[in-house]
Amino acid sequence: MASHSDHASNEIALERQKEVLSRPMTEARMMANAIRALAIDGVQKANSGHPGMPMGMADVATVLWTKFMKYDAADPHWADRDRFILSAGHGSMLLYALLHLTGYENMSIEDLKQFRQLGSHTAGHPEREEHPAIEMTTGPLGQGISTATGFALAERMLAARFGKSLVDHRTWVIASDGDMMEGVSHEACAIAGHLALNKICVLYDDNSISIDGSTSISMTDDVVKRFIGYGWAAKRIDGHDPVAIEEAIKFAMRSRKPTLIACRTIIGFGAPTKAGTSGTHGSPLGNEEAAAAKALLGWTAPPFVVPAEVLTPWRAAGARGEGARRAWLKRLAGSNRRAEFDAAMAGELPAAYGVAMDALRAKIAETKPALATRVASQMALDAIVPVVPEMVGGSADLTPSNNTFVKSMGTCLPGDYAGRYIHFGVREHGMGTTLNGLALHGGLIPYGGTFFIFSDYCRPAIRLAALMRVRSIFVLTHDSIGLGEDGPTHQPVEHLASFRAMPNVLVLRPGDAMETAECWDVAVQHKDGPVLMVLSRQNMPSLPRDHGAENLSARGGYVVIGAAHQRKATIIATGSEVAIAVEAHAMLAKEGIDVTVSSVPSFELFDKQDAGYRQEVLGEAPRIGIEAAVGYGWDRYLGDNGTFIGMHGFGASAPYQKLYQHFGITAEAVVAAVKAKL
Ligand SMILES: Cc1ncc(C[n+]2csc(CCOP(=O)(O)OP(=O)(O)O)c2C)c(N)n1
Ligand SMILES: [Mg+2]
Repeated sequence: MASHSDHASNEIALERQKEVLSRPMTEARMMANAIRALAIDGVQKANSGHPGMPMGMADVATVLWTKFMKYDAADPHWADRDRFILSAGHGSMLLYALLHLTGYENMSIEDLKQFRQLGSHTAGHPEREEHPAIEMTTGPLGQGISTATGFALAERMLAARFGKSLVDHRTWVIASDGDMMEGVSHEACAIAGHLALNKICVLYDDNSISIDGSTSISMTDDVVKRFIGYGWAAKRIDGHDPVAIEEAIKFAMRSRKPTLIACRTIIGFGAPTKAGTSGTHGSPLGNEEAAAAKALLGWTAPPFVVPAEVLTPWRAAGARGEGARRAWLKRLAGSNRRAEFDAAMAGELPAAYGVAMDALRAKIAETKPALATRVASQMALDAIVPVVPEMVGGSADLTPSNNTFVKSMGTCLPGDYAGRYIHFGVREHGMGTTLNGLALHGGLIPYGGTFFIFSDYCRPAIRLAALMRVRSIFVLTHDSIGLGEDGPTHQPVEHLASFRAMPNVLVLRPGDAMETAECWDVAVQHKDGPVLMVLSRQNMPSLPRDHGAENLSARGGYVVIGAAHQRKATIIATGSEVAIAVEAHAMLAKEGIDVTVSSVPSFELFDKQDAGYRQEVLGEAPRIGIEAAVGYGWDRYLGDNGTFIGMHGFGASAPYQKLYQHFGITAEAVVAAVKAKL
């Protein structure tokens, strides 16, 4: 689409493009042109994709990857490498071209020819699991730049723990106008500024173009001033001048604050008629414009061919970091912290963990405390966090409510990253992206708290964590109408169902202190996806279950009280509603009605059990499900003959006991439902 404002920016851009192209040709420009040519070819061949951004940012990326970034293409897993995040993920060909040119394995010219095809490593947007040098999946604008806060914070925290000789690297981001417009960038960049994460550098593709045309139609904020307001250093440069780019990157590397460099670029640089327009953003240039662009750039090689005189310096750049990597390996080999460092980076739990978890279980089995699960969660964290130095946590300004702070953690402060507790402020989304970055970096097991209702405010980060299979733990308290007086704005009803519908997410809703300890045990051992700990505000009794050594919650569901003789019904519940099921069991028993009570703290884990076990927990008799939430998704357990007792709309403001009565989520209702089935 070409808007009116687009035409104006097109004219200005073409003038400026002429001026830039009149500058003497340098090796740096020729190397950047290789990126442009590959981006043009990849998108042409796929007949789909985004050539404009790679063409515009090629000069910036070339300077960064040939002169400053610390990496060795021979080892994408090097723990002390700089991290590079392409936040504007639509410009994926920029990253693929860089990985190919610098000589990474599994990014051959054939891979580039497979751009956007099924099963390739070169998906439409960079997908973390497709290549080890893709640090994270990007595409939803705002996520990359905001996850960078977590990467950079991880580096600082690990440097505080292991010292500069093992941990000393930077986080580089290429971000676009869309990244800047997305709200999450405000949250996460404010956190980075507050914490003075000076080793982040954002190279902002300041091309004044987005899909609808010139950004002047929607964006008047002064991005440089905005970042200075966050406590960043920021400056503007000509994004096509290698000398200016070099100077700016040096400035960033000296800075004691995080740095934003607004790089004035021309989207689709080199395209003779379309440069500077949104027309180059997300469509192939077309054969004619593509050929003319190459001619204008002085690029004579056939499609997908990079001449030796350009490839050789690129490959040399890709091997630039070899010496630094070998020196680092030597330091690691000689370090008395080596085993600890390797275990942390591998995400392994220390031996002391098992001991602490056993002791916690024993204590709960003995004392059978009646606690809100958020308080039981505090108890679990008090036991685990001191013996797992990888665990870092925080809350989005709800620390006393989420019960997420453990005294021995200390607080993470600007310039002092030895503390393990992070005050994220009222920034749920920024917390989510930061948790993801902490986890993606490696070496840390992060958790963060907010009310379950405000999972809505960090849902895009949870979804990306799920897609990337990242180990971020979300502590989500006040999980139902059970929070009471704060009312329906604060009472989640659809959230359990919606997260159960999200692939790769583990939802855990424990029903007493023992289940809470067990769920934490599952959470910290779960390496391949985010975990949601869904916890109550209100107290609940200890369940009359088997308190032996087996982690019953790890099965997802289990029988709390079996029927004495012949099961007439199975009452299935989660979280705070298991206690209601237990109460109903007692009432029914008095009347000689024999039922089983099953607790299902995790649908995902339960669904993985074998059919025989699931059958034992669910039973053949009619089933009654109880959950203080909407019933969506319960059908698979309740079947056609089951009854669901829960919410059918939003909640209300009142003391929670009144609300359970009002909405009919009571033991009496369960008893009536069972009797109706007899
Ligand atoms: C959260 C989100 N919303 C919308 C989109 C769709 N989208 C892709 S790129 C883009 C904007 C393009 O402008 P800009 O970020 O400046 O990139 P440029 O065109 O300069 O490469 C949009 C709206 C997206 N990828 N993510
Ligand atoms: Mg733009």
